Amino acid sequence: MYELLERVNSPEDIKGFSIGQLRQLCGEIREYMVECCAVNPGHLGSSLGAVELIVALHYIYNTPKDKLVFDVGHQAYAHKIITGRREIFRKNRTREGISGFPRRDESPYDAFGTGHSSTSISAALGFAEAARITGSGEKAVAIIGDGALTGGLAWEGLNNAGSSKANLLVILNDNNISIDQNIGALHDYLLQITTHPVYNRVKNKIWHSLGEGKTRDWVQKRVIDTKSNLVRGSGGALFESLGFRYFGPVDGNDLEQLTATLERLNNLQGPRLLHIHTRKGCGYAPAEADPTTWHAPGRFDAATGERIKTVYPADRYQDVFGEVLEDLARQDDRIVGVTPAMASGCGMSRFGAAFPDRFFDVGIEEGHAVTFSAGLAAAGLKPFCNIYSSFSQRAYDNIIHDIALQNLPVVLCFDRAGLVGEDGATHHGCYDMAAYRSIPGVVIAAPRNELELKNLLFTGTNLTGGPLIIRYPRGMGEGVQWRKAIYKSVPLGQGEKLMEGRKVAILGIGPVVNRALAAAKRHKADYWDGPSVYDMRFVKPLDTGILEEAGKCKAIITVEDGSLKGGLFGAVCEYFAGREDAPIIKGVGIPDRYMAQDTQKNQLADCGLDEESLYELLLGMMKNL
Ligand SMILES: Cc1ncc(C[n+]2csc(CCOP(=O)(O)OP(=O)(O)O)c2C)c(N)n1
Repeated sequence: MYELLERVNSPEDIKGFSIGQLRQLCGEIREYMVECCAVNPGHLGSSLGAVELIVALHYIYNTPKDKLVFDVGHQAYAHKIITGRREIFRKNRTREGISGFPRRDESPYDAFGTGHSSTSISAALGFAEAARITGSGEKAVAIIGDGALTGGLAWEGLNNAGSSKANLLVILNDNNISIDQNIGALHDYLLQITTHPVYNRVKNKIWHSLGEGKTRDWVQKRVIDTKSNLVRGSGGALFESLGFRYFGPVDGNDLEQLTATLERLNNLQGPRLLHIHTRKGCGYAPAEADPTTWHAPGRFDAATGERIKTVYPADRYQDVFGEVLEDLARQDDRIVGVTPAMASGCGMSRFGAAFPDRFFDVGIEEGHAVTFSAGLAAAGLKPFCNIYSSFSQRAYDNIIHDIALQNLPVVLCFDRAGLVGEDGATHHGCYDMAAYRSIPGVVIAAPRNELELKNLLFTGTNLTGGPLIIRYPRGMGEGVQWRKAIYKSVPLGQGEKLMEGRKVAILGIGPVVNRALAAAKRHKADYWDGPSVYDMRFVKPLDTGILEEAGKCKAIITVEDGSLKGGLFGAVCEYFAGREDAPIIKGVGIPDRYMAQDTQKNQLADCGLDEESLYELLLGMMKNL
């Protein structure tokens, strides 16, 4: 079925292929990717678009000696498939399988681990400078998308590389879309280059009319090497002004053009940028037609392209966020929404549609999103800035320096807090409570259900100073009624007692408190004896009334879907530190290690955060106290 692909176990196996065979291989890789992703979902759209690029790179370069550094890494499926991971790719993003992103410990071909955006240029520059110093002769290539290029880190890399002598090739894989529509001045600039009518008309005409051979080779050289007025006039000046030699744009789904161009560029020295234009979802019609949905489409019928929709028995936290923000904004025109390129993922798209003037998709720029929100707040508006918890790590200093230190009322909504499942180690939102808890003036809350999220968002509309962080997980809530409930403000730092008991007090935060409550109720039903259960709601400030009450028990169990070190467990230990009457404190949470791809359910169970594990823990503790 996969005539050529089945013969490819490493890039060595494609070196002798003709252009025709390489083209056939690309087709087979696409088909295989679609077949696998239909039953085992992943980042299909970007990977479909980058097939020719990846095949051409492995064909021209001497990998793994030469280093291919992918940005984000979600476009690298073809790379995985042709570097010895063809069969295991069927188990992409699963516990028994491989990571959905490049990982250094997974393959020698994965030069640099990734998952977060905009790192490739800096990392590849590191490889290039190392090669210069050691004289290893290894080449370094950064492969970065137009979305990832909106990230400030990418520009720090360009700035540094452009003034260096590094033998670095940056390939700008421009498909004119991020997850949602790409935005911003850079996007407009790139669009202007790739759509420049004169340039494209002339270039394509020349290319396709010449046929293969020396003449075409000569023209290719002129068009891409000489940086003629055509190229210059149509753009690239921005990159040239940063010290790069700019080439392109080239059709990145045209294998022949691409291999010829890469071959030529491979023989040049210094910092070079090749601008290619690809189609996200290329070769699979449904994905080409709707690239945002097909960025990560979930399961689907490969033959028809019909998506198999997950039916959630409860609303998702993202639905609650989106609806409530829109509703609150109808009542208060000072509310504004900020997202660093995750509008549809976090549920802010509907707010954007309803209030386009008060909606800001700022690109993949978490640090900027935070400082921009600080500016909005300083000017008297009420920004709700939604960032995925793990990506917020990019904005740590901005949260301190630009928001907290200036006591500005910004609501930071951290989506995908806790364990995220299949995206794995790079995407878990486990450090937020531990990291941000140490910042003076920050309030950190985690709702245990949809209604609590609604009320916390409402609370955020009336901040008198300082930031409020609301962290909540990916996916489904608890199924509680929230839509028709009247808004209630949550007093900052106030928790709630959920169950009266003895001997042991469970102090939980976030939705995992519901698992603890279920375990406690079960224990009580089984043994006529159960622990007290509290929803702390805030990891900062802590509800000291609850702590004092809980401290009268023999033991406290803290339960959180965040890093045990420094999180709620750390906070409770600090509170009781040095006290002679301190209870035994046991923490259940995310351990001090990186957790790989798996289902969210398995990951929670691995951390002892499922009902069964909590019941077992309770059983042991209640018995022995
Ligand atoms: C720091 C960070 N913020 C946000 C994301 C989420 N994210 C993953 S891919 C992506 C879009 C990237 O667009 P582009 O580079 O153009 O690649 P494409 O998907 O279009 O191939 C975003 C926003 C991320 N991975 N890292």
